[in-house]
Amino acid sequence: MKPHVFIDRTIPDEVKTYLIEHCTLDLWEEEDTIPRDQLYKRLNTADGYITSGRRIDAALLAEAPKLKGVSTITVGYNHFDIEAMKERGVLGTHTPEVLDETVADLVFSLMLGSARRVAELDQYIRAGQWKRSDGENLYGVDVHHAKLGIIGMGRIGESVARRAIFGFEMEVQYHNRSRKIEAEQKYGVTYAELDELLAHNDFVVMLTPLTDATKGMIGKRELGLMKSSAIFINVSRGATIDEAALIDALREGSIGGAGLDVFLQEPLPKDHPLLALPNVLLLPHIGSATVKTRDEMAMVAARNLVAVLQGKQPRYLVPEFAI
Ligand code: 8YV
Repeated sequence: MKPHVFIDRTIPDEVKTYLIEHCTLDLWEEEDTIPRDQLYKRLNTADGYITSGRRIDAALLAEAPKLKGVSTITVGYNHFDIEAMKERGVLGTHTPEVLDETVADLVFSLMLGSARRVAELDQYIRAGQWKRSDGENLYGVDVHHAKLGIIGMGRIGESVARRAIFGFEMEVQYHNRSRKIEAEQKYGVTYAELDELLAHNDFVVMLTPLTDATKGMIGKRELGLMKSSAIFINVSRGATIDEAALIDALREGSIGGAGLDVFLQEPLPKDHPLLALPNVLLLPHIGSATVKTRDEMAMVAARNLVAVLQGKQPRYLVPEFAI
């Protein structure tokens, strides 16, 4: 008998076709996130689950007695309670690599968009405020030849560094758990301690995964080290920074601006204080969101899960599950 798989979001037809060859499928294709009671009901008979961010914890696992694998269509897997999953013998897989270049493009969208105030000035025109040809009130800051600090030098960090160095002739520092000697030699990036990186650079890009070690890594003290003209970009997870401290820094002008793709609470509530700040560019967590990349991620996730359900080694098992 084919294993049974529940998927809590829409997936491309090609991925459905692939999955149907190997599994029976149950799909949630509504626009709204599946409510918890309905999710638990659907997981009751599932051997596998494909999601892109649902928290997998002991409470959920208790409702999914047959579950063998959870495949997330994301590279980040901070929504996996690894201990709870291990205890139940449920494996987790994710989708690294395939999204690296796409997320790096988004980092640059945020850098360029914040530096040249793209969204703000679009609003300025639409509001009928463009009354004379030019004025200092429209000026921004340069990205080319500026200094860039990357916190979290994984594959996406390297893709960002390559764009910065070869495309924009920027000077690039990075901070990471471990030195990346190969990247240093290949691209000419230099390692810096966190405080030095924060104080030195015009743009600081946060790319670390969210773990116990990186939670709240950038707080009031760290923001206080940045130049008053510097722009802070977060494309990791909202919880890697102290959002309240960032809002204070933006309000007080102790940093120049921010470009954010991730937040503590997503979707961002309508009355969120960030919405009232002109010096922040906001995006709705779309780091990997191009049609091509998302389609490829869904296929990678499907292949990962089928491998788990067939007792084979999946291409992208979350490292914590490796024996
Ligand atoms: C998001 C991401 O998944 O893969 C990740 O970890 O953060 C992104 O690809 C996506 O943008 C929305 O969930």
